[in-house]
Amino acid sequence: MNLKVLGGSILAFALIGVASASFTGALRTERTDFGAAPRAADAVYDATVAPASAAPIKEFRIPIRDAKLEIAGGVTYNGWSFAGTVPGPVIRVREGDLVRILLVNEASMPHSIDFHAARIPMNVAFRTILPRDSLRFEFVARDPGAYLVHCGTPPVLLHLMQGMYLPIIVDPRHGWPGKADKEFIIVQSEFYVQGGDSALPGQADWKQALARQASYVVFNGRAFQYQQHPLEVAVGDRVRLFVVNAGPSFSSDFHVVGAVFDKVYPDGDAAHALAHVQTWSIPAGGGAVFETVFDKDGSGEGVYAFVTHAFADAAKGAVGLIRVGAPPQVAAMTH
Ligand SMILES: [Cu+2]
Repeated sequence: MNLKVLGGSILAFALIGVASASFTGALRTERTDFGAAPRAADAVYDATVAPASAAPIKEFRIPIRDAKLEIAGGVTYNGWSFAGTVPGPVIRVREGDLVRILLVNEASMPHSIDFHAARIPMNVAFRTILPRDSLRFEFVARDPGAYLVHCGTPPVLLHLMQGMYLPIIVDPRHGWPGKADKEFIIVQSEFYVQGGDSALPGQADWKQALARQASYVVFNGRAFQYQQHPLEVAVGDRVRLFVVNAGPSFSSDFHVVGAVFDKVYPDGDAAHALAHVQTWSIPAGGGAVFETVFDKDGSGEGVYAFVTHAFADAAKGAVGLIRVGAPPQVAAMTH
């Protein structure tokens, strides 16, 4: 595929698979259409992340869609989304990659997209587009880290609490220092809801949002989903967690019960790791990269909770489990 195709039609994207790489001499472009094989909105959000490809040009078609979500057990919500899920799909690129975005508004309201990983004029790339409109822009991912991407259409608070966010990981040019055996993405966010626990889906509660009285605080879009479906790692694994806080309004005081972070990369700067960290706070609109090892001499086989240590928020859903190895039972959990 050559560069001419990049200026082609939306249809060209639709005909291509979910992700495909093509080669023209030294030029390599990977194209991903997040609309081609959407994840089910009611499934457990898959927190595992695959490595970024070597393609130096990465294109993403991102459809904006209204979505009926399940934000807690038995609680549905009429949300807005990127590609049908909340959070939207993970984008992963490498420092120095050229990132090309095709945003397509398939929803019923005006929306936009704001990449925190991009250095770009907001009036050009982040402008609001009408239903059935589309927008193309590109940027070079110059700054490694774990970043928030979100709709920036006013009122931003409403578009965020409706579910319009996704994470982008920018790997350092030469990779993260040291190898990880497992990598996961965790996006914290809040929902402010009227109803939702009856037959009718819940709706946004603007007054509660302004008062910062969240109904649910969640990891990857649903309260407590990783209590029922823990993240699974093996004994001895070094685990890297990319944690992004979509807010809209709360910090995430990220902590793993029973573990200490060997490294925390605040905002993902690989050159400046903190060592031996118990809890690290991620502001709304921020991200950080965490590493810990579940080795047999320390945090070995067993069950570990990941939480925001602001426990009023954890009690509203921001708790998940990491299962290391095959512990005999999960009983008498205290978190
Ligand atoms: Cu929006």
